[in-house]
Amino acid sequence: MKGQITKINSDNYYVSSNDKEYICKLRGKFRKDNFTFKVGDYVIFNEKEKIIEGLEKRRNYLDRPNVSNIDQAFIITSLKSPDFSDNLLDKLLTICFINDIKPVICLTKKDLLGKDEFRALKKIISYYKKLGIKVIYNKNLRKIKKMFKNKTTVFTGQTGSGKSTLMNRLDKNLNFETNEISQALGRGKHTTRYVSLVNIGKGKVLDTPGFSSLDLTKYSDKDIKDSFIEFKKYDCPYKNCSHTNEKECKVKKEVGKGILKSRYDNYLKFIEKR
Ligand SMILES: Nc1nc2c(ncn2[C@@H]2O[C@H](COP(=O)(O)OP(=O)(O)OP(=O)(O)O)[C@@H](O)[C@H]2O)c(=O)[nH]1
Ligand SMILES: [Mg+2]
Ligand SMILES: [Zn+2]
Repeated sequence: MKGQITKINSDNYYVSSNDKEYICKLRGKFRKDNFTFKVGDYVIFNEKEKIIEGLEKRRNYLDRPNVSNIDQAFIITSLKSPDFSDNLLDKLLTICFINDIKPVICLTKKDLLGKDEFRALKKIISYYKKLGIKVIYNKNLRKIKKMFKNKTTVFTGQTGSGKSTLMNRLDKNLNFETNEISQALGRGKHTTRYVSLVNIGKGKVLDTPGFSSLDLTKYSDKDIKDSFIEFKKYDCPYKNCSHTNEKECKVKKEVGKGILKSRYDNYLKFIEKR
C-alpha cells in the first residue's frame, strides 16, 4: 500500500492511507543504513505487518525542519516577543527559494506593538511585499485557510512565534501544545518537539518545532546569491559578480536605496556562513 508519513516519534512512523492511520516500523535495511525518513514522505508499506518497505521519490525536502514534498512555507514571524528578526526571515526565504518552496510571510503578535514600533516595521515589511512575496497576518484565519487549498504547507519559524497557536485557531479540533514564551525560553526548550502533518480545509499543513538559530552551511554561495531575487534586476559589469568587493557593482550602489540594507547585510553574513 501507498501512504504518507504524518508523524515520526522515535521508531514509530505514523502513516496515513485512505483516511486511516497505521503505526509502522522500518524494514531492517533502512535501519541498517541509518536512513532518515521525513514527515511528508510517500512510502510503500505492508499494512498487515505495519512495516515501511520503500520510499517514493521526493519533490523536495528540508533537513530542518525534517520534512518533504512541500509546496509552500508559512514563515511564522513574530513582530514582538520574540522580537522581529530580519536575519531569520531572510534565512528562511533563502531556504525556500533554493528548495523551490513558495514563501508566505505570516506575521504574528501585532497586538503587542505600539503605533511607532509598528510603523517602523511596516516599512521593512512593505519591501518584501514589493518583491512579490505574500504577507499575511495571523488573525486572517479565513484567508489563510484558503491559501492551503490543494497544497502542502509547512509552518516554520522561531520558537515562540506562534506556529502551534495558529494551527489550533485554524482548526478547533487540533490541540497542539503551546506555551508562553517566557516559560518556553526560560526552560530552554522548544514547546513543539515533533513535526505533524494534518489536514486543514482542503490542504495539508505541517506544524514543526521552532528554532532559535539556523545555519546555511549546506548551501553554496551561488545558490545563496540567486535566492536574493532582487539582486537579479541589476546587471553588474562582471557577469559573475559576487556583489562584495567588485568595483562598479550595481547591487552595492543600490544598498540603502532600492535594496533594503538589512537584506544586503544578511547576504554578506550568509555567504560568510556566519
Ligand atoms: N499576543 C499574542 N500572542 C500570541 C500570538 N500568537 C501566539 N501567541 C502566543 O505566543 C506564545 C507561543 O506560541 P506557540 O504557538 O507555542 O509558539 P510556537 O511557534 O509553536 O513555538 P515552538 O513550538 O517552540 O516552536 C503562546 O503563549 C501564544 O499564546 C499573537 O498573535 N499575539
Ligand atoms: Mg509549537
Ligand atoms: Zn554586483
